[in-house]
Amino acid sequence: MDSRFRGSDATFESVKMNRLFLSLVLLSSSAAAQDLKLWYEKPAAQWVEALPVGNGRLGAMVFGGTQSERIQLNEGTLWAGGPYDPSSSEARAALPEARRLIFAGQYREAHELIGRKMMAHPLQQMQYEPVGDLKLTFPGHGAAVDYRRQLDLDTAIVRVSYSAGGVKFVREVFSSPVDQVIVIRLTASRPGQIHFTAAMATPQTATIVAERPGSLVMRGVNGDAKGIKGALKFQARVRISARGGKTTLGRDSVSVSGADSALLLVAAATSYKNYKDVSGDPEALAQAYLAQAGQKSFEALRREHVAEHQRLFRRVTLDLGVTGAAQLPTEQRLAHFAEGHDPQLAALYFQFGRYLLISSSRPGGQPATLQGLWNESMTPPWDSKYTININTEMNYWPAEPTNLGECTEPLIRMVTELAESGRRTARVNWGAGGWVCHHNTDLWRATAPIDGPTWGMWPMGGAWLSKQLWDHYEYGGDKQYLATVYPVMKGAAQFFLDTLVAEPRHQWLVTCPSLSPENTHPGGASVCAGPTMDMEILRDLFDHSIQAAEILGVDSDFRAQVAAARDRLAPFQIGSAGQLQEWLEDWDMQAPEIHHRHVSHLYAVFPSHQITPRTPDLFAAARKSLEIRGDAGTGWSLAWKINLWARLLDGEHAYRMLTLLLSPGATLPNLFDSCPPFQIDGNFGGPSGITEMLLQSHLSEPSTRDIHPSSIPVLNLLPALPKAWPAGKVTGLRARGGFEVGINWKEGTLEAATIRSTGGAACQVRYADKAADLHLQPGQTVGLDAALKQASAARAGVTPSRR
Ligand code: FUC
Repeated sequence: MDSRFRGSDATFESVKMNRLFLSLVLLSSSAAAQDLKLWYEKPAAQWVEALPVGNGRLGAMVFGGTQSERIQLNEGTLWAGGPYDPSSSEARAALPEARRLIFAGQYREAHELIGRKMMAHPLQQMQYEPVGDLKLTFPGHGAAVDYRRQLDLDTAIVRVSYSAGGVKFVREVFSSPVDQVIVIRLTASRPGQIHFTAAMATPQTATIVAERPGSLVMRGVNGDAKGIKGALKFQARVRISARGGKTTLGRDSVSVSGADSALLLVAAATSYKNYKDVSGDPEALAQAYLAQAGQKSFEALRREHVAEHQRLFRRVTLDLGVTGAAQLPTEQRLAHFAEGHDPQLAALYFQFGRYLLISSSRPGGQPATLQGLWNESMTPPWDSKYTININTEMNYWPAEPTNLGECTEPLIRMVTELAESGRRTARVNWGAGGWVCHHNTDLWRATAPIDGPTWGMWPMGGAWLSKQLWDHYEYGGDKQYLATVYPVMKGAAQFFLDTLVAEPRHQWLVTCPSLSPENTHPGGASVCAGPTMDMEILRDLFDHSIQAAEILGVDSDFRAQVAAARDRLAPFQIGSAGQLQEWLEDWDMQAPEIHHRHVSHLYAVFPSHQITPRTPDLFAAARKSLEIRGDAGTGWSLAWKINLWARLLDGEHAYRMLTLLLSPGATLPNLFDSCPPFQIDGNFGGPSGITEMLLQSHLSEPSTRDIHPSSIPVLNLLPALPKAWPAGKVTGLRARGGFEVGINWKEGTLEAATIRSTGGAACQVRYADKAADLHLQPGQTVGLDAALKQASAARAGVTPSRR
């Protein structure tokens, strides 16, 4: 029996479904009434206790001291060095010999040759640098009581409050994306009680002076690095306006005494215009930001900041239940999360990740680095740049599914620029067309292999980043956008058409030289031919390029060439331990680091979906590989494994990985992820994993109707729900194909769901072994209530094993 529901153009159909109870429900846009605050009873004693604010360009870490406040400042374009070209003409000449050695199994010799001839000049890239600190001293506030320091994720405001000498003081700090300034407001419960001195400090080469009527001005230049001259000028300005009292200027400080309140506006800018042009005027920019913001009242600055933040932040709510543990200060909750009594901490962590992405990656700015926007050091770990053999990609995993598609703009723009700078590296280093980027890049869009052969000889970074371009299209469905990024995807694919070589044994097409990120194989080196991850990335790149060209109706010859190459890529192989092989050879069990942090060959499970329950042998082999690798890992490695276990439909194991990530070893007191040391990728990979536990949309099914396109996305509800979250509610998650999804569950079972079309016309909704097709008008919301729970699993072709 074919039962069918129609209601204001929505149809929901499922074969042999007994009864359907459908109601049209509007998705609520308001945030769940829950406490989304990180809070502490003491000032930050170290940087990783301070709380981050950011508007995608201007970042600050707020320490919240009573007698002495430190607000550490960053500007997204203040990096070391200047425009440079690291390509190396010697590399191309060495390429045939490097390949010969690798195919002859002489890996150490290949490693040595590559190290000598094929690496970038300089061997390392430029680092992200801090602006410096704003320091506020409050005489007599040493003996403060009733202290509280908090970051409210819903308003994006840090608030510090305490009492000293019988007066209550409140400090609020935010970085406004509307007015492009950091706003600091100081108030007291009694008039005339605000006394402080403001000064600045910096590790940069800079001058700091006080200017009339009440400003601090830092003028500086960025650092040289690795033989590349610093080419940037920068400026930071603080304008201090007090209500009442007296403002006096020192040489390099401003003091306020006896005021009722004070407002400090911080502007900063550099001369960076783009990766080739550093002719900007930081003084004019900083002055202009201050002039605009200075016309507004604190209330207006705050209101507009909060509204713009909430426009993005409130799109998604997540309620996993609240217990008494939520009353504790944040670092105490972290210490006890593994005990299982604090589901709200997981929700807080999820929303903290969304907060960090909104704060570190807004249209017009730079992409989130290894440390997002926040770095205090002139020589940060791994230069706080873009490591693109996992870390930068992970930063953007939650962007589309947690409804922050706009936040990918800086990344997409960076990839578009890499497609220009990487053209030169493709030609000079590899003698190839198209473009290439190896395992790292920086502000100057450097693309050549760095650090040494073990890490750098990996030509896949640009290809992996190109996946994000396609993902943005898959979620948003914007063909005009696709037309703008298609040339980038095409150029990435072209490079491999020109550089893939046939390996001698099977004539499979492989990358060479390359490596499985940072993992040494039993041949005593990491360099090799055709590691599994490369083949997986290329299958995606080639498929997406072909699909994009088809959608745009262009390049039929090129499509055919790409399809022919795709068919000849080395296939997946299952090794002697039943594992998915990481390399062309069955080396996995002999590799020196069997528990290596990278799980590169499992790219096919997540973020890609080449291995799913529809490929049962490979699915089992991937699971075996993950078991062999073990649970331990760096922060980002734990986060990757949450996503992998969710895709393997094992909610308990995914949750176990989350408890390892949300523990003091992998998460710092301010909830920053720790590699160690602090590295932000886990803060994004973790929330992505939580999303994958609640909703997956990577599969598709042929449509039962004559529609275009003929396959429809499968929205799998609660595919990896752990026992630790028996009841909950999520709203506003996005699914591929143009849908927003809300889900309620109780006693571990689906209660209700809402599907809203944001452009998608048809999808299949699944829950456990039940499935039903939906047809929607754009903008329409359909509530499924109990329908899916009651549906039998009889849609043609649906079996539990194909979930
Ligand atoms: C990769 C990882 C390291 C670290 C670095 C920034 O090289 O293997 O663990 O995350 O990136």
